[in-house]
Amino acid sequence: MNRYHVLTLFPEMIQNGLGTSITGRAIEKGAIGLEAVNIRDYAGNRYGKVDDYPYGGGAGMVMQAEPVYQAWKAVTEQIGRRARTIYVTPQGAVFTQAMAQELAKEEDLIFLCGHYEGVDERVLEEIVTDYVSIGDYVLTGGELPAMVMIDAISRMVPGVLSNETSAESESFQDGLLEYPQYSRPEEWHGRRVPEVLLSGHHARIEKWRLEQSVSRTRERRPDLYEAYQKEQESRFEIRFVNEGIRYRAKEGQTILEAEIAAGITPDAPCGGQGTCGKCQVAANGKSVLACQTKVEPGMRIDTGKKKRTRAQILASGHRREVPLAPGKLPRKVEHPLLAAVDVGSTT
Ligand code: 9D3
Repeated sequence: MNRYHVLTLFPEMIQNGLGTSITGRAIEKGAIGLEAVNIRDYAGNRYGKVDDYPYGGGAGMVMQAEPVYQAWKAVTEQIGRRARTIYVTPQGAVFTQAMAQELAKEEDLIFLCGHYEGVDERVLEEIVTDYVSIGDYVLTGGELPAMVMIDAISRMVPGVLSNETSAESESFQDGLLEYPQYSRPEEWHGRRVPEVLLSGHHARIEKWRLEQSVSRTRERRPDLYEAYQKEQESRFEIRFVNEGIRYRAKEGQTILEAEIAAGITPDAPCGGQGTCGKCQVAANGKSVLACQTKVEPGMRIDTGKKKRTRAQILASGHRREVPLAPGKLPRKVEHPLLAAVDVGSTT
């Protein structure tokens, strides 16, 4: 459960925006909590005035320190401790998927939305822990940025997305853009669905999708493509001999991580902590624990696996069943360290 507290002059904007669709359902289900606090309620005067002229002159008005402080203090007392407080501002660090993942770990998050020319600096110094922007363009207020951030953060929280949709960073997996998608009919406006997708040949489909992801990234996001190329160059080949799989491993990766990324379901009930001993493999003929051993160029790995049909993958608290045949595994594994536990076998 994640609780978001938004300090704003337009609470209904936040409630309406996030009360709809997926985030709205998550709030109803109790997977996340949302509170929009009207700073004007803490004005301390009967007109609800919260702004004044800037010292030193200049255009516009400045949001005064005391109403912002009182609103923040009320929320902080209700939480029972100082929570991370994000001031959404064009002068902040640009919000990323990595930040969303990081912030999703917090129990409570307070967002402060500015209006007018800004907020009195002194209250920011006392309450703000993070300054965050959503990009280099000028908006009329901080409410939409706060909503954007809360949307991105909340979809990383377990139970917010449906079971079929997994909380991975779709557009940025492997640093590549997603491949194109097609649905019925097979022909529309004279345009046919690419033949390979109708072939049922799983391996060819995967290859085609990867090629599409790469070319699409090169055309639309040359910045991401360059980073992807750099990353690929630092990779080297290893082989899983009994599965007959070649895999381009990353420097620093453990054998267990490489197994998962290559679509092999490893036996590692302890989740890679090195305590269960079940992930033992032969690496270049030497018996090692896959979770404790780094990959090396040209490494030959024998996982020595017996035939099993199903396994459970426990990934960051999510439980789902996956077939063990490598070709039928989900293409993407969203968590590098997950434990596969065999079902119905002796342990
Ligand atoms: C016109 C006023 N500007 C003076 C040069 C300062 C200014 C204050 C407040 C500009 C925009 C805003 C309102 N925007 C936000 O509060 C905001 C924002 C944004 O405008 N772009 C990207 N990310 C963010 S996060 C908050």
